[in-house]
Amino acid sequence: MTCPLKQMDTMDNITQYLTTGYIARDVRCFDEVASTNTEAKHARDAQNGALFIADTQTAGRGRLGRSWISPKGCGIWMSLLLTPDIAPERIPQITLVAGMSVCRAIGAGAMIKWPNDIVIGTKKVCGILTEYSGGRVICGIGINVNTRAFPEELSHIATSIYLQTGRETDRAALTAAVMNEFEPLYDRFLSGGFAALSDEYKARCVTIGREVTVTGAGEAVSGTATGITPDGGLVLDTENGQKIITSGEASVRGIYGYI
Ligand code: BTX
Repeated sequence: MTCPLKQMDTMDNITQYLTTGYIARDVRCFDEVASTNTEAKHARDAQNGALFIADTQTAGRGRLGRSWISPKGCGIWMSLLLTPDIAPERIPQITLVAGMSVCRAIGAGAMIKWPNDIVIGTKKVCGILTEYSGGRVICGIGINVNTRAFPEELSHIATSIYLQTGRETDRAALTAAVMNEFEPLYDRFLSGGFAALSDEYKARCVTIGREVTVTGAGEAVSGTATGITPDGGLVLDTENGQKIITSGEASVRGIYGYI
């Protein structure tokens, strides 16, 4: 996996692009960490809105114990520390808010694959892992920015902004753009609930209108995705009627080579 930019677009420049009040006003940059989520979790002195960024992660994490490859200098590997005063069942919705922010900031036709992937075309450009620990929420966001090539085993799933647009992106500017989008969306979410954002989420959701199979705790459920509920669930029309899916792995026909 190669990335010619290396450190040229240094992350130290983020602050100059920020328009936020409290999000990412404390930015902590690292050359290399195991996982920025772990780094954020252990930083007991950090406050609401602190952002942890690494140039590379040696043990980047996805969901369900999966790994997230985070090559040096190619992407944005970052974790936002949040201390919302909300009911625990609303915490997973922060993933959806983060996804909307990334989608808006990337542009380039980026869409959300419910619940936590951002895709361009049929491939994944970003993944989001939200964790809850000791009363603090850690929202980890990984964006493939200037990656030129992926390992063979990921080539049917993964893409980067560079591969999709043919243009290099300044990672500091894009990081700030995500944060600038996140703050007002997150404030609306805190005051009005996810319902205040669900229409826009639905409009940006590539899953809607497609055939989906969801696997998770119970039996697999298949159907056509028709909507997003006010609390971020996926509405599926199945042969046994309408079902609301609130968690699980959604395979979407036409995405990541699923036919
Ligand atoms: P996920 O479980 O939905 O996706 C993980 C799966 O995605 C892997 O099993 C692999 O198939 C594929 N994958 C791995 N690396 C990449 C990549 N770079 N691009 C595209 N596909 C990939 C998604 O989990 C959540 C990922 C969050 C990553 C951020 S980075 C900053 C923070 N720190 C940390 O350790 N994780 C988060």
